[in-house]
Amino acid sequence: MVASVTKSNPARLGNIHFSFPMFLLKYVRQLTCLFVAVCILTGQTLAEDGEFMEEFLKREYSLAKPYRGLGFSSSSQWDLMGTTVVTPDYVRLTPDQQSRQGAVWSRIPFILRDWELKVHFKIYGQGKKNLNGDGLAIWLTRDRMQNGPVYGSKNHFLGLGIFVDTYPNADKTHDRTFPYVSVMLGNGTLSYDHERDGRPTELGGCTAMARNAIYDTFLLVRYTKNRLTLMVDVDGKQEWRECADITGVRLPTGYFFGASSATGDLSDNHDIISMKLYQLTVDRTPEEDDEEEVTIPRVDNMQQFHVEVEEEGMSGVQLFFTILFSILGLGVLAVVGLMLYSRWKENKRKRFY
Ligand SMILES: *[C@@H]1O[C@H](CO)[C@@H](O)[C@H](O)[C@H]1NC(C)=O
Ligand SMILES: [Ca+2]
Repeated sequence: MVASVTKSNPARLGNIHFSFPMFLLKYVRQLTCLFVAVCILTGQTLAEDGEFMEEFLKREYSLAKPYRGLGFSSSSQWDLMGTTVVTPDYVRLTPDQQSRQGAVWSRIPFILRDWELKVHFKIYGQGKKNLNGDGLAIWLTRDRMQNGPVYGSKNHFLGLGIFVDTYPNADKTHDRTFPYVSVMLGNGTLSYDHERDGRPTELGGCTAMARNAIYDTFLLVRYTKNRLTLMVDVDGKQEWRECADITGVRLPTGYFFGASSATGDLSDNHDIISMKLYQLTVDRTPEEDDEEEVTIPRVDNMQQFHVEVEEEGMSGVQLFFTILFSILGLGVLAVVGLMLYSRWKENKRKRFY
């Protein structure tokens, strides 16, 4: 956003006729306003972490309006797949109809080390809540243009997958509200488990009421110094809410950005309005600079993400005894506590009188 504001700046300057001082004055005022706005905007980004110096929109990795020739012209930087259609206002991965799959993939291998991807998307449809599906995925993966069961793209992928899951497949306990946004890092052998909404491989995530929303819905992926942050903006507040923050994430370069979606028995319109990639300028120490590059994505200290294994529910008898012994245990503790307390009180009295 910041970068595009700055960009339109020189164009405006070009139209100014400097011969009239009055015009000049007007433009100076406008420019001052613009400058202040830019300062405020950049100030916010800077304030967040205090280490980014600048961000630049990289058009070759971005998908934004107008989508002229998108997916068709030879100069297009994106390919379309499946049911994807391009209209003047959005790129529709699937319509609100059953059993559709669509995707859009960047053609250019991605080589930047520090970046931020802002995705403007829209998911809506006729289905009642939780009678819609299945969601969409944003990718940065080694392979591109491959159909599959993970939101219309291949499983056992290598790279990053961000999922906006709109249907609770495994949500028997209702401990999670959908839509749910989550992050997974695929290493080629890890499998996304649809029946469990990807929980076994999830590195982080959050609920985001992004379906049939009256506001514009965005997500932001930031990757800098091996730290991956995911943020969402779905409630019209125009501010980012943190969704996941994972350190020690190692991603190879040369991967491709993409977005995909699939519907099954349940459906929705899944639209991408834009995917804007910003390069971040980050200070690095020399050690950080010659860090060796990985060939397979991984997360350092994987143990921090314990796979949740759902326990079998306790039988009635087990539950009865568990509760009984808990109560007995608490009773004993209380008695012992009281005894200790009265003894302590007595000692105290002896000491003072
Ligand atoms: C991928 O990660 C899993 C879990 O951490 C691990 O068991 C497996 O060996 C890894 N595969 C590769 C190819 O590194
Ligand atoms: Ca699901």
